[in-house]
Amino acid sequence: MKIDQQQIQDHNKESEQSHKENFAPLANQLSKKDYQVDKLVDRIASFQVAIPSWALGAGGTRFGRFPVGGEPGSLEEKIEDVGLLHALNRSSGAISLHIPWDIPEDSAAIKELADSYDLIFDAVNSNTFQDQEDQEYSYKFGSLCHTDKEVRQQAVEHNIEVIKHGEKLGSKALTVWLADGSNFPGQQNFRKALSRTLQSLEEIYKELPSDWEMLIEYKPYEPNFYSMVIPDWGTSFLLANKLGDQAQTLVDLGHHLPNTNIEQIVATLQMENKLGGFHFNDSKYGDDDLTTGSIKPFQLFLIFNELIHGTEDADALEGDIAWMIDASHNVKDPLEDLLQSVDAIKKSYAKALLVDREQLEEARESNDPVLAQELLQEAFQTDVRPLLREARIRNNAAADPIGLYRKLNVRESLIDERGSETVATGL
Ligand code: RM4
Ligand code: MN
Ligand code: MN
Repeated sequence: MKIDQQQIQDHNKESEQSHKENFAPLANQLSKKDYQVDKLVDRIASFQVAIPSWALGAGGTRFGRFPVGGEPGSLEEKIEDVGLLHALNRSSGAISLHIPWDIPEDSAAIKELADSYDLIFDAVNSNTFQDQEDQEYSYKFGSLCHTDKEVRQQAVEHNIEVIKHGEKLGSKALTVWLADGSNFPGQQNFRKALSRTLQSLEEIYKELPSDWEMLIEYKPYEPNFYSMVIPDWGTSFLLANKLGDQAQTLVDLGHHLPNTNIEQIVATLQMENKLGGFHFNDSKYGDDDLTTGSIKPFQLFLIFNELIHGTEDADALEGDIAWMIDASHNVKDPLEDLLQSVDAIKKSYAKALLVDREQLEEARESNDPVLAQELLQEAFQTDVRPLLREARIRNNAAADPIGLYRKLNVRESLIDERGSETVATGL
């Protein structure tokens, strides 16, 4: 299914008047405060967030999985789905692939297909947390950290193969997330596990094209519940530092213990030039992969506040960091959930662009926490939805992406086309 421009224009016409009535007073109010409204709208419009190929179907828990119907059964269909999202919001112009869930048989054809939807390929992800059918050695006791050289070698080779796939598609980064760790005290030698991991990463790093980055994720627990080899940003940072300039840390918002100050981690990594990318999602307890911004929107705003604060030029920020979603959809239509996620990310970005930085710095330097809080709240409480809508309209996206998605019965059409039994590879 493809959404055409006429459908979008017709939809936008319907709410044209009411949008104008909402946008004009906000634009007016912001101009009076010396904001360049056009520049703000342009920045919001150009901000793109990559969609994970592994989250286009229904996720599940270890207890059950409830299919949504019409799930993409092939990489081509996944690209079609991301194409639908991008047509609706013009903000999801990239796709992040997981290998071997999404091995392109014919890379040139896949690239061409993506191009026809105006999509590029973001970071490629390796997978050494599952055993594949044709695989010689098991990852039951780890991959890059494994006690056996052969297992480590197999995992290294897999990562190199992922880079090769990515190169053919125009990706510029490899994301490494390791499930490696242990479930019981005493099971693993921490020092050996970490140094073996470093050695394996060095092998992979050697094969990294010069214009690529290696993004290293961390996670405090799950699937291992006693220790993870890369449990936190400090360990990822340490590895990235030892590896070299092309290695960076990737912050997955769901990979922290409850109440961790993620915005501070972001500030430190950015200061050290080691912040490579994000996996956006949210979490309530210690869970991974809820819809970003659904639980802690203030945290998301504070993260963007740090990001903008830490860069000389907000325009450069966009290209400096890999922005990706990493989520699982157990009860929502995944495409609707992804539209909500992109919207939440852009809202936080827009709000952070509104923070009066000069005044905030003055308040900090003069130790005025009350004023600092007022300034943050002033931006955070601003209803930026008309700015986002304006950005979409100017970009020829749908004024209301979810509204149009539902009006066009996209899910029903996908079920008609693909059936209700297809299961997408992924989470
Ligand atoms: C992990 C991690 C990785 C993702 C897998 C599917 O928890 O977040 O980024 O590739 O899940
Ligand atoms: Mn992740
Ligand atoms: Mn995760």
